Amino acid sequence: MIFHVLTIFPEFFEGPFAHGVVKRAQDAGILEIRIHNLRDWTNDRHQTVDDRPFGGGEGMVLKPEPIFRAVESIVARAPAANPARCRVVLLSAQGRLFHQTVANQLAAENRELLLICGRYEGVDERVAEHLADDEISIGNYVLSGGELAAAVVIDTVARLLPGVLGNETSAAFDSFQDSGHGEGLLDCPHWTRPAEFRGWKVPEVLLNGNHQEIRRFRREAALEKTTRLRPDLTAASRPAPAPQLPVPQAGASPGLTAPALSPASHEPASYQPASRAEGPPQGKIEN
Ligand code: 9WO
Repeated sequence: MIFHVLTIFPEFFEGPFAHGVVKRAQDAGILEIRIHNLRDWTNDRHQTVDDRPFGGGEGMVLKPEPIFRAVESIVARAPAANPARCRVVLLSAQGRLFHQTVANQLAAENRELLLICGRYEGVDERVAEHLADDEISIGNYVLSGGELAAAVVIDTVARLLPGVLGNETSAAFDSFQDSGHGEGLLDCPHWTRPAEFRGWKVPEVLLNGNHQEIRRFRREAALEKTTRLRPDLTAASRPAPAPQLPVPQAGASPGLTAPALSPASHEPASYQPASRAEGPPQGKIEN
């Protein structure tokens, strides 16, 4: 799969893809990441990519012309010269929310991906309206630009491609973080040596070699942690489809009695911060 990134900071991407799984997949020819400098598509000697916003206000806005020229040039150069072979995505805080199911779809689509990174105060809206096929946000927060978001999307999609994790049957068709502990559950906690560290002991069951007990323990631990930290992923947090028996409180009795997660649990739901987590109240994004 070929990923294109359009950015005014091409050097930004020297780091994120030079390590680990994504690096190996590039070396193996499974995927290719092509970074394009937006300034290469300017015509003036100052290589201007931005201008003042109509209507007034703070800061600058990325101009449409270099972005249109860049995208049309990159897409036309793609194999088969068929624009339908490349999905053009604008990364922005106003986009539809990125999550595992979106990543699965992008990985399974068999299309190149071109990610446009915004900067300054924003991107001329005609890019979203008339150039991009899609507008994606990686979360409910404001970044300084789309580059970090592009790196997140590429990493998430890349590891789903057949062969990247060594699994020829693509993980793209599995469920959200399929940990093997149950549909939609987050991964279970992990421990390694030493068996005792500063007085904290690794759960005994993991040391006894009884693999049936270990499987059961891991499933329960995954369920408990998901219920405690991510109640939004549990069936109990979903609105009832019809009048029914009272739904147990999320987190009230974690463990085996917790409700199974619904298959739709990869979809974003109202997020409640975990009790241990710190951070501002959820709601309006401010900067
Ligand atoms: C600023 C702002 C201030 C108050 C309320 C909402 C607000 N949204 C923004 C905003 O979206 N600023 C952008 C930040 C301007 C262009 C560069 N920025 C950006 C963020 N590019 N890409 C992202 C982004 C964020 C999350 N997921 C994907 C991309």
